[in-house]
Amino acid sequence: EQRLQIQRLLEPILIVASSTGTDVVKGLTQTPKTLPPRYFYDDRGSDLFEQICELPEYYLTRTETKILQSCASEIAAITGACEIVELGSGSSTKTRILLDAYQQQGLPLHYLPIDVSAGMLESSALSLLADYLSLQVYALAGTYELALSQIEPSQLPSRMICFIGSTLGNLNPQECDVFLSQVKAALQVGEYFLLGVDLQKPKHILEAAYNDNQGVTAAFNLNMLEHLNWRFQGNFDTTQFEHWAFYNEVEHQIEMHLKSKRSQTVELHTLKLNVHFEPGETIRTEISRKFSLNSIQQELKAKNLVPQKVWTDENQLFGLLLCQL
Ligand code: AVI
Repeated sequence: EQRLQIQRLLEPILIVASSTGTDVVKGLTQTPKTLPPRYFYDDRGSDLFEQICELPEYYLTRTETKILQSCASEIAAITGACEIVELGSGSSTKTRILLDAYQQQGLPLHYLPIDVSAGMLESSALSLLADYLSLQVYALAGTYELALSQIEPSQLPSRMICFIGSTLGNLNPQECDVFLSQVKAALQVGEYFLLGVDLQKPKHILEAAYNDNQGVTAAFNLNMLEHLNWRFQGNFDTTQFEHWAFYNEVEHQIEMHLKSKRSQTVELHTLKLNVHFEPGETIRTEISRKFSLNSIQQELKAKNLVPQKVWTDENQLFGLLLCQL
């Protein structure tokens, strides 16, 4: 029986992820230099991110988990039978809270995880299949844009696209606008969008969350260079860069950078690219925007994704919004 469950998952995995590196060339040849955060998530990067989620300073994951635990049955009651699409599913740990709630209400379990890490998709879907005997998984390995444009209409009466974990914050306002349009396009009128966002709060709490004592976030940031070395035959020396993260209070965003320790030139062979760094020059690898509940609700409403319910924790650290098209 176990084997059959494994087969059911493995066959439908569709690898749509590909990277030609044009985004890397663009980011590294502009001033200031940037790299797209999706290059964090090779298999090692995905593992490091899982470790970040457990760190004492990184309040985001455990706070969102608590909120989900308290409102999952309410979410299931509102949506009824629906296909759960999860963008950036990672290890699907928080998904279990939702699946439990749907299962308890006797609703069918259809789950479509979407993630750039095929390895992570496989292992987490296999473990879900072992624990939820009526679960059907159809996993898509790829970018959100590609995957969202490829999913077919839901086979259940409704669909809920979940974008939890504050990943919306990693998009700049313009990307955010495009992304919300893509979400909307993948929904029928009456269907749902569940969104988790990190909220604005004092600088010291935010900066501690991105500069943990154990150095896991630093390793996660530097691993992007190893990933580029592997993918594009590069020669980044990770000992010659350092992790730098701070809260930009004007833009309400954490910025993560990799700072060059000296003057150096790096080659990415398959991209035919040589990049020069001055001492102290940085590559911005990520922004992580922090929202106010008011502003995010306005943004969603402007896209006809109308918040039906908003939940937060007792300290208003994190917000979860259930919207309906
Ligand atoms: C995935 N994303 C929501 C994380 C964040 O907090 O912006 C990525 C991360 N970067 C450093 N720590 C965690």
